[in-house]
Amino acid sequence: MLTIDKHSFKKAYEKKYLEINGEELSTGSNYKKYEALGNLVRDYVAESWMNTNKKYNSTGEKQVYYFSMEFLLGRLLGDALLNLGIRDICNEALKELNIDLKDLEDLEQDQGLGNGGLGRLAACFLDSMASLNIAGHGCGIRYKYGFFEQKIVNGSQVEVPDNWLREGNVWEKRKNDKREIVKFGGEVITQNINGKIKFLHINYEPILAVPYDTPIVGYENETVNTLRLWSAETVSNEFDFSSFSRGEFLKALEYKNSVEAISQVLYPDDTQYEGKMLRLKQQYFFVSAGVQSVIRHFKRHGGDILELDEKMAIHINDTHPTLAIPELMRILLDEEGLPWEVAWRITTNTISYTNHTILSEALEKWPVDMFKKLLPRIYMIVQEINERYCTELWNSYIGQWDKIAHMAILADGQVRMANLAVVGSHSVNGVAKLHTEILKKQEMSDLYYFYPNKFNNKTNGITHRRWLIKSNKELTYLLKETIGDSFIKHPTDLEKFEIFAKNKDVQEKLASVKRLNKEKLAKTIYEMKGIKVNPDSIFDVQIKRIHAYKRQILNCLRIMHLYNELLKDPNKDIVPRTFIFGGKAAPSYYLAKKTIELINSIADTINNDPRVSEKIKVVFLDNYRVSLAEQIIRATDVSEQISTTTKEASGTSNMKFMMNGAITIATLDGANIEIRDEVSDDNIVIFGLTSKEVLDYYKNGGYLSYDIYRSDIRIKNVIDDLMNGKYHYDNNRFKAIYENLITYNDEFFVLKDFDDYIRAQEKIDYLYRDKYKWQEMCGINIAHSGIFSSDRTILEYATGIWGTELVYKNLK
Ligand code: 26Q
Repeated sequence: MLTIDKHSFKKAYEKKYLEINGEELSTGSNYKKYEALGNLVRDYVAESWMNTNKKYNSTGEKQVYYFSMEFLLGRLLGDALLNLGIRDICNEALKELNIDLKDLEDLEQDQGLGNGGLGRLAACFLDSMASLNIAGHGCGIRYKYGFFEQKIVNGSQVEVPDNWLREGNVWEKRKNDKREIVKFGGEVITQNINGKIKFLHINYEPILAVPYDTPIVGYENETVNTLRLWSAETVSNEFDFSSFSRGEFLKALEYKNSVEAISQVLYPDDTQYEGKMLRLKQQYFFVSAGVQSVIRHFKRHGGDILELDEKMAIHINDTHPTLAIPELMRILLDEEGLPWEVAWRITTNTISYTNHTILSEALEKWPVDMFKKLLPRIYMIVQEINERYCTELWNSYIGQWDKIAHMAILADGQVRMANLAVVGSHSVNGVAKLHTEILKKQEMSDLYYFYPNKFNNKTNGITHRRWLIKSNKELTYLLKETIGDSFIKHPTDLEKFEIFAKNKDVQEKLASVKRLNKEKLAKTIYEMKGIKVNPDSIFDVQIKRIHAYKRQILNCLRIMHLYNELLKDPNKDIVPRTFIFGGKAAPSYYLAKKTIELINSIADTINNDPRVSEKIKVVFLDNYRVSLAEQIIRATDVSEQISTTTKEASGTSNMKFMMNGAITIATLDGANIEIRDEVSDDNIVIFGLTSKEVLDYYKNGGYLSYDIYRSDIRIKNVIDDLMNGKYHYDNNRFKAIYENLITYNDEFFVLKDFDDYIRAQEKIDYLYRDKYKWQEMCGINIAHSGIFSSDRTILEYATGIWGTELVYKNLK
């Protein structure tokens, strides 16, 4: 922990400001003040960063490298201040300078290099590894443009490039001396050198990979790990002036752009997988640079290549970095000259893989022609891996060609990344109990029966430092006041709060914390949307990517139904509710974009109808992102986790909400099941089909949405309302949604679950009326949320997969 007093901090800050800006603090803009503060904090981090690296190099402790195409970090200033233990001092020092820390924090651009859950999980894991003194680092791509910025224009999503680096990034450090070359295209020739066959990659196109390092500060433990993001550049940065004189300048410029395109933009997650060349380039680019750099580092510090798997672990976040397997093989075979069997043992022992999705249409497959052309040597290695593996399969499954074809890595002219990931790693994990069971028994059952020992579960988690301590100061204060502060280092100590959940005085306090957070959010909503919402209404929230399986449409239909009920009976006795939505649709995902339009049309209609304005309001918050999530979650009463059972691998916002004292309304999907097991049925509201029922429908059919439409008048009415101009003058605006539900038989069982969902929402209404009982439930949720800290998850990865020593120094 950094020891500095308010006075010295103030002096250091003024000095830093002057140094950077050459002017006095009082005259400067808030942005300059933010920048100076960021620089100062980075200086404070620098020494521990150096010491941590020195320690890792001298002790030779096992290093974990978390390879991910996405890291959704959000803002870093508040995080760094908290983890350095200087947040209060900084706050007070700035106050004396008439600066509000919050104003500066709000100026930081979110680092939004991720789509959603998978990217945010990677960020939470980095925080937990550093805070648990685990030598764990991130490896990814420094996208020039992060996930697009969402604007809502006339109710529709418009995508704007996220130029997050425009004003610079105080946290990153470019490392010119750590550059690597990544080779694309060309051919492979064989040479016989002293009777040994060597493979030579020739005529390739070299691309320069330049790393930018960001410090990952552990919580009050002086550990600072590294997130290394790679940027693509041409090998020679100088223009070839002879080409200029030959009039080929434009060509050279074009070439430069095509190289830089590799790290230009993050691909949005889509419903339908498409094998795009640029994405394959991105994957090999960062994986090759990453693997080369960790091996170079390992050898420079005297590592013996034969012990690589004892000294480092590479974890791949979904199949996106699977090329780490053949790339590591390439280095061990071609550069280190190891025999295949030895290289394979080291590779499989080094690599472990997490699966995050069971939507089979999302599985990555690359056309062989594209793959071979772009990565000729890697393709040869994949072929060899496939051949040896299929030989094993032949021996075990004699004559079962269909099964073998299904399990193969290369088949139907495609490279199947999930199969490669399972074959080339020693551990395969799902992200919640149900998800892992479905992987084992359904999605990957053949692979599971062939490699039963590789499969395991690691239920996701979230860092309670960002999602409770940093983002909900009032609740954190109340918790400290009642149960002390041991939960900060031992989040399961939140259990101590359970006995206070019954205490009326604590319940009052819990209610007023929530009320305060709701007032703040109401203010933000007013500023963003001009909508006045009532902080005494139930804040009912669904924030996540817009996707058919997450069923924002189910949420819409019940709001439409409630509106109908209120129109029928304006005196209907309900607790006023504010329905809040947020989330981005993939740019090419038509139905998701229509869903956003529907939410906005419902909002327009309802918010402008004076007959219901005291009772319900609907808000769609634009540009959902980490920093906005922090404001919304602490102010939420009801957490909507309503995916079609079996489809949501885990979910992580469900954990954030419960930790902030929201009540979950949920299907028994993903980690919702484990949340229910923790808090019991009395403290969560469950509805909908079970996984068994859903799987049975998918297997045997038997569901007809039209029958439900015909037989349930409430449903018929809201479905008809999609098409009768009630929500938009263009009757066809929501036709795609109508057709999805009726014509195409409602793949995600929205109509099937409607009735039970309404019942569950009525139960929420009933429960909320008993203010004390409600707060007791909230308190129980908080008390049981510690198990969902990513510290628990990371300890399970460390002991169960990576085999990293645990240094308990910080853990008392
Ligand atoms: C693939 C190909 C081309 C372009 C993009 C993609 C792509 C990108 C991102 C595919 C998938 C993703 C992200 C998936 C994801 O976020 N999955 C979520 O992971 C969370 C963390 O484990 C889970 O909690 C969620 O349930 C799961 O949906």
